[in-house]
Amino acid sequence: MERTLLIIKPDAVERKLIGEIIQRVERKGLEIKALKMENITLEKAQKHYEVHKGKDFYNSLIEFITSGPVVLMVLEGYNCISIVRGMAGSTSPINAVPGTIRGDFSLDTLKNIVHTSDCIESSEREIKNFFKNID
Ligand code: FUP
Repeated sequence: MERTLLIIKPDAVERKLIGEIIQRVERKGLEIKALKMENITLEKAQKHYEVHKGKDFYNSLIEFITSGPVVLMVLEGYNCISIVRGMAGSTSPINAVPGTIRGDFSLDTLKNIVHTSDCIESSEREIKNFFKNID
């Protein structure tokens, strides 16, 4: 069964949106295989965002994701990578439509509430980075 990593980012935790986002995941019918809250270390943040290294927003991205606690979840379900990306909405706040998580809660490209894996290879790599003991 397909899996994806969903991160509730520091802006959403600070804004008390954890429950709202988990509720959407549960209502959709996705299975939560693992869930934890933690402060992402610099090392793990760099590994997670290695594809963005060298881009102009990279330093702000690392600074932001390590700026406070996040909630990390491994979700499981048929086609869940695409489904959860659809629920998250577009990266750009101009394109993130109402009804999506970003469309409903963010006006910012950086502080955009959630991360979700973009393909199977990324999801496997990302899940391994944060969850060591998942089968
Ligand atoms: P997404 O898959 O929608 O999370 O977006 P990307 O993988 O393209 O980007 C990862 C993160 O980098 C985004 F969540 C926010 C940040 N970002 C910027 O700050 N500026 C940009 O122009 C693009 C991305």
